[in-house]
Amino acid sequence: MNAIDRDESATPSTDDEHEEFTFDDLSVVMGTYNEEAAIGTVLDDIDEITDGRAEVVCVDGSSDRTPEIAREHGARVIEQEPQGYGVAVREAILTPDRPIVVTTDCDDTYPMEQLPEFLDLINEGYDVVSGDRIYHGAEAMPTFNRFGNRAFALLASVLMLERVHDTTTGMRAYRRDVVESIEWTENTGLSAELLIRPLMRGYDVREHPIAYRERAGETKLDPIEGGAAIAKSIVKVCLEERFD
Ligand SMILES: Nc1nc2c(ncn2[C@@H]2O[C@H](COP(=O)(O)OP(=O)(O)OP(=O)(O)O)[C@@H](O)[C@H]2O)c(=O)[nH]1
Ligand SMILES: [Mg+2]
Repeated sequence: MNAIDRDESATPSTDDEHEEFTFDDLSVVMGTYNEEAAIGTVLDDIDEITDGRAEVVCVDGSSDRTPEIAREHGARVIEQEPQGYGVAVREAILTPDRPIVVTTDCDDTYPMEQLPEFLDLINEGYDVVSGDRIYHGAEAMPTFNRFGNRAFALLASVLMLERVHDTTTGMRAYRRDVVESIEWTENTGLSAELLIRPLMRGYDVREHPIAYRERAGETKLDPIEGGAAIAKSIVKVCLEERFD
């Protein structure tokens, strides 16, 4: 098995004409579903780190004050009936016009302070930069989830014949043409699909270690039902990419 690009020696070649992206080229997008406890902090962090230059898109299915708080913070809010993680996040990644799209969860688990590192890696020539929560141990993650996430990564690695460490992370940066050139089919398993399809199609994908914090507010994912759906998506997507 090959290791996924993870260090400087594996930097993809960039041409000299390569454009340098800034925060003005960045959209940070997320599904939001009753995230009143976290949304203010998440949007404040993005604003502070990017000097208010990144665009924020929330695809919202909440029945609480989440969308009002998002609008007060200057985010663009798209209302959508709650239909699951992937339905919301697919809409969120396909909405912006800016060249770089970053996904996050709206639960204060992901380190917005590492956004500059994601942008730098895209500027180095990567098509997808995937936040790897496992590298630093993810101690804030519930034990069952940590075990499950390691198992998903192992399953995907075996099926792809390429080692990946975190297939279910919610924080990634993508060049917009990557998200637009692939047809996305999964719902709960969309996060894994968003890593697997680009990787198996030969895009330059890099895992980048990130810190991970304890969640603010209630989880929206049932660990057993959600876990089964994710495992099924990983097998389906890997087989489709290999044989279709
Ligand atoms: N609009 C919308 N957003 C959703 C839906 N389901 C989940 N989300 C959002 O998608 C993100 C991921 O959901 P989480 O509950 O954090 O799922 P998770 O990260 O697997 O679980 P935790 O480890 O508990 O955080 C959060 O920002 C949710 O608010 C939905 O049906 N509609
Ligand atoms: Mg989450």
